[in-house]
Amino acid sequence: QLANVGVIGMAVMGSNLARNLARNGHRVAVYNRTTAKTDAVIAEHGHEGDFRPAAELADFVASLERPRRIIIMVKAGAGTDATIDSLLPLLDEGDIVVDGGNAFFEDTRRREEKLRGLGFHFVGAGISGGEVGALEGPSIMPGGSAESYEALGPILESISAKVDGEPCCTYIGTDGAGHFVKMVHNGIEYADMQFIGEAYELLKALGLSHEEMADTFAAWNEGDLDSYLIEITSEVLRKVDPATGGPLVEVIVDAAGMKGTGTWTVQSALELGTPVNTIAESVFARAISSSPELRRAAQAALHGPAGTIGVEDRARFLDQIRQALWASKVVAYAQGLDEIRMAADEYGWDINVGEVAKIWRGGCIIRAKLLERIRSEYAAGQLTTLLEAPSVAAGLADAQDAWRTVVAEAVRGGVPVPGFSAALAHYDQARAPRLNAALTQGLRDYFGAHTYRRVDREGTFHVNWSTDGAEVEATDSH
Ligand code: NBP
Repeated sequence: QLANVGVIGMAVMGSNLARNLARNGHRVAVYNRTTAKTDAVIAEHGHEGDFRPAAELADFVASLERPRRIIIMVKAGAGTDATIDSLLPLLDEGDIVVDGGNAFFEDTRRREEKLRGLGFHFVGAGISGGEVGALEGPSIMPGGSAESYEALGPILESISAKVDGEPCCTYIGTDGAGHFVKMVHNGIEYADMQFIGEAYELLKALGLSHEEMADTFAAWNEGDLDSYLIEITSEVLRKVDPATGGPLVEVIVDAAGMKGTGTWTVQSALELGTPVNTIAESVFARAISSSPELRRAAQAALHGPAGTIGVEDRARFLDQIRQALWASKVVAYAQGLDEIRMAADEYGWDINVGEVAKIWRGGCIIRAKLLERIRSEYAAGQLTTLLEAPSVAAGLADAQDAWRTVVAEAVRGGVPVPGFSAALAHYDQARAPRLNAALTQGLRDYFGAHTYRRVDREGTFHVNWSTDGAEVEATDSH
């Protein structure tokens, strides 16, 4: 009997995914450009299931039943293109090629179009959960033809994480839809981590010990904030550095790295014209952390409050930080889902946003109790934005006094909270009956004759600012 699925790429992600497939009863063909890596995986894990290792790509392809289901897990970019190119002459019509790497969705659109033209299916599958997720059950976001999902979906669902018995894998939409959704997942992850970082700085500003901070996050993890990232925050804060005997986090260099998915999320949002200020602030927060020269110059020149906060009722303020964290998190999820909705309109993807929330409930890095509420709110009715969902709007209304207090105290104490304040600004901008954009339009008309519309009548208008000051109806040429 031929293999029913194949994996190319035996680095950490591909080998763990292949093991997950084999453990779930699949007959798994495996191949890696460098054969020694395949051999090592089989030597160590071959007993876990039915593996069919191949040293040559042609043998790998020949060992698969048709239509072939081939999952590529190699280094994103040139590695993926090289692998696809070497596969093409070996494929038959209807074969399904899956890219499980972290591809930029525009690359996936390009590759899908090319392979579709050649009679093959190309699926861009976002896979989240890191190496442990790949082995034990990731969240999987596949995009491609609906037809390919019929042949591929059951296999991917069998290896995905499960929540309440439901797989954390669903068909997302055509071409780049899956990789787009994975990209936004990562953008939200940036915001989630930025908010957690701000809460940590606030706890520090209050004078809590690291043990107390860890306890605080652990307690928060019992309530509405229940999530993987809050859970591991408590573990990281509790970790003692053997060399110094102090908290590990205080000897880690405060320069955050990034691999680009947060930046992509913001770039795409800029192109779509959809506001994701929480994610943008999170990317910029990492950028400033990794700008040693700027920080050195500013530290020498700038003065301000020392970053401590004194409050009369510490327990009360701790709870207010919890509420600010929750409310900010809701705004970030709302912005990410809004971006997905905007992209679906732009690229013609029929994305079910509630289903996206559903498959993020398990396996992925941003898994959180909040996602169950988001899923049920989207299931209950059509939403333009998550912020209008009844239970969400009510929760934000309850939290907002605390949220404003925390931002105000942080600003007074010189504790930077770009994420919390961006989220709050979005909340206030989105609900405002009038925005300062009216003045912006006036200014644009003054210096560039860019025209404006009026609230009280149809048409486009311009003021002759430099001559008689009269308002005139603008012509199309403006
Ligand atoms: P890497 O991203 O480290 O890539 C190593 C693999 O790519 C090896 O199998 C290597 O083969 C192969 N490869 C390269 Br490099 N260039 C190639 C080429 N030109 N032709 C064929 N094969 C080539 O592996 P990874 O960390 O397992 O990640 C795999 C994918 O999964 C990436 O796209 C990554 O972004 C994505 N991902 C990673 C995570 C994570 O937590 N690490 C999570 C989610 C997604 P060789 O052995 O012959 O050099």
